[in-house]
Amino acid sequence: MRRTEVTHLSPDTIRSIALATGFDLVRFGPADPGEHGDHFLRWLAAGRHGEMQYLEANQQRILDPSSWRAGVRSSISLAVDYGGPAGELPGGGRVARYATGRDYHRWLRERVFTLRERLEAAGLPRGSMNGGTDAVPVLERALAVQSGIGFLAKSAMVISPTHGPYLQLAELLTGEDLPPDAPAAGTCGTCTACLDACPTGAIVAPFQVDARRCLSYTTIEQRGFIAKELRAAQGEWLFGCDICLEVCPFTKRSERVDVLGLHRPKELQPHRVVQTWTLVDVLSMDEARYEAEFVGTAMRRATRSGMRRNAAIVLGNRGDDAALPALTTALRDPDPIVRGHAAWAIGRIDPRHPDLANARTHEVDERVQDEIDAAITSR
Ligand code: B12
Ligand code: SF4
Ligand code: SF4
Repeated sequence: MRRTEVTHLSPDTIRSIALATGFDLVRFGPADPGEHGDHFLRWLAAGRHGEMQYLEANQQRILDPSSWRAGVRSSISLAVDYGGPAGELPGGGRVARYATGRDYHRWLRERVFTLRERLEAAGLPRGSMNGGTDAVPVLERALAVQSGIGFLAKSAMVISPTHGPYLQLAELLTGEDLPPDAPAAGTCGTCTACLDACPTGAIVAPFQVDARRCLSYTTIEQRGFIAKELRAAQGEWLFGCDICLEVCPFTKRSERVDVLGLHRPKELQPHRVVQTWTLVDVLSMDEARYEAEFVGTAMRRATRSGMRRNAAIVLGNRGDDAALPALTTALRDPDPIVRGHAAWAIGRIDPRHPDLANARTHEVDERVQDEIDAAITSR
């Protein structure tokens, strides 16, 4: 039979090929976001996406996946359980679990493409599927919920009753008419632990996150200065935030929660930066070091300037005098974002530090001048 002829694989065959390709959960559902599309539009209209213009610009494609791949009918919804230990830098600073290993945008996307090739080799028509993870114009949570990967939780996370919330989602959209799986069992019930624990109040109501207040947004997506009122709440978080997952009672369901060190899949093992760098290393890194060392990590999304800004905030929150030499050096940095946040951090540790007043005399950037003035008057 020629490859171009349509061959319908049985759902069981598709599922077993996907499981053998390394996905922990494989479910089928509609390829469109259904009622979740309305929530998405309301969220955009309220401005909760902040600077993430790509969501606004892609809204038509997001609402209508057939504009991404004509004729799609079903979603093969996929998930990988990445539960495990938190990413802790030596000496302090935390990295959200999804970003501690190799960049999942690469390895998981490759896995989706491998699955597509295997399904094509087994008989699904070539070129009939589109897929990916995260950086795709689809509402991945909507597809996952409608396929029964998990239930939509009050934290807005999709939580699997068998694997918990630490799930990386991916999908292949196909023209096949696959029988939809049943919705996942489980609900949050009366629990409100994530709403209560969120340090910035970003979960403004059950199921609704205002990204502008979420540390995952401020430390990763936002460029420039982070609002002063959100900096103390950032606590130890250098990149992303896992608090609404950590407090969740479903977290213990992760199959990998106790799988540590070399026993973890290689792509989930902590990256060298997470294992060996300190916050001062991050604050002080030059472009060459950043390019050499951050390659292949999801942390690149924050940019070098953003990572150095984040490190300054965490150093300020830790209040450790030992960071002062690196922070005062950063007051002379060419990047005003780094200078401004270094001034804030020094103000938290030692507002009488003479380098603040010295820096004020030659600072030319008004935003940094304001930061220095606020740091000095925080005595
Ligand atoms: C933009 C984005 C963000 C933004 C905004 C998140 C948000 N909740 O609004 C920021 C940067 C803050 C973010 C943070 C995180 N993200 Co994110 N993010 C995305 C991205 C790229 C798009 C999501 C989107 O369109 N958001 C817009 C909102 C409206 O949609 P939503 O978040 O999907 O929310 C759904 C529900 O909440 C519901 N809904 C919304 N309003 C209402 C109101 C009512 C009344 C009801 C009933 C329902 C409802 O409808 C929405 C659609 O299903 C997706 C990848 C993708 N392509 O989908 C990853 C994704 C959602 N993120 C993911 C992860 C892992 C995270 C973090 C845990 C990362 C971290 N540790 O730092 C945090 C978690 C924060 C949180 N509690 O949501 C995973 C989620 C996996 C899962 N199990 O759910 C995804 C799917 C990436 C992936 N491929 O794995 N993220
Ligand atoms: S990731 Fe952190 S800041 Fe964002 S909603 Fe969850 S707990 Fe709040
Ligand atoms: S912490 Fe509680 S309310 Fe929040 S997602 Fe988990 S079960 Fe739901």
